[in-house]
Amino acid sequence: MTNIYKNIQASVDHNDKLLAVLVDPDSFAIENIAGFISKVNASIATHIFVGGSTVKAGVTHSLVTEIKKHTQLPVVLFPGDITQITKKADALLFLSLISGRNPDYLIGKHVEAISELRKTNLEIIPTGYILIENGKTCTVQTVTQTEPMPRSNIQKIVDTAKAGELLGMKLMYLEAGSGALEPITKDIISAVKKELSIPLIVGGGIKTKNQLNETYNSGADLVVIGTAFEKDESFFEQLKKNQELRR
Ligand code: 1GP
Repeated sequence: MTNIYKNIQASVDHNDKLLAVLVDPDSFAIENIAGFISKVNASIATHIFVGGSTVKAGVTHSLVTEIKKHTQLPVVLFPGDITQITKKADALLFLSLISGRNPDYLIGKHVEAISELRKTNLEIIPTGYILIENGKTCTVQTVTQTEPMPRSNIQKIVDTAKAGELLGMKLMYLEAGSGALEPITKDIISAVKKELSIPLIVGGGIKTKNQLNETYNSGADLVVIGTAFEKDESFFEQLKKNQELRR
């Protein structure tokens, strides 16, 4: 079995940038998955993340089963809830929402998840999850009943990320929220990257190749894009394999 975390670390060591396409089970009909995944396969994407904030029980399982039929890429659960755990995926980001102070999302749901996780062989990757304000209320904020961190207080964001690393988290995820008006700023990404020795994931509101490049150049190791592909699959054309990505 491949070790997804080790592969991420190896890519970071080689400065190879990673791209995860986020599939939100709420937004995809199963019959459209084959066509969508064939575009993912032809693109520079290195991972498929599956998850959402408001997914009905059982849907993730069927969706991941279908995705796995059409790709060799690692499928990583990015769960909004325990009902999104399925053994059909390869790995799971065990997310702790360290920007917030809601105990359910810091440790509570994790304890509840263990009886489900025991039934799987998923690679579990402890991940610090930091929600940063983007000008409008996002679903994560509503569902978790937590406040995002203000983007102006960069030091607090950096300190939060560092505390997560020192607690043993293996990945750090800076999240602007799905469909964010603006992605996380360069200044925040580069300040966090400077302090961390674990791989850095950035997502939320990235809609263009320029924004993607800017996010990489600021220090993101893995970028997550969902909405832009959902809204316009022709975006994959700009991100085809074997094209020069970076300016
Ligand atoms: C959301 O970071 C991801 O959790 C992706 O956001 O849908 O805005 O690309 P977008």
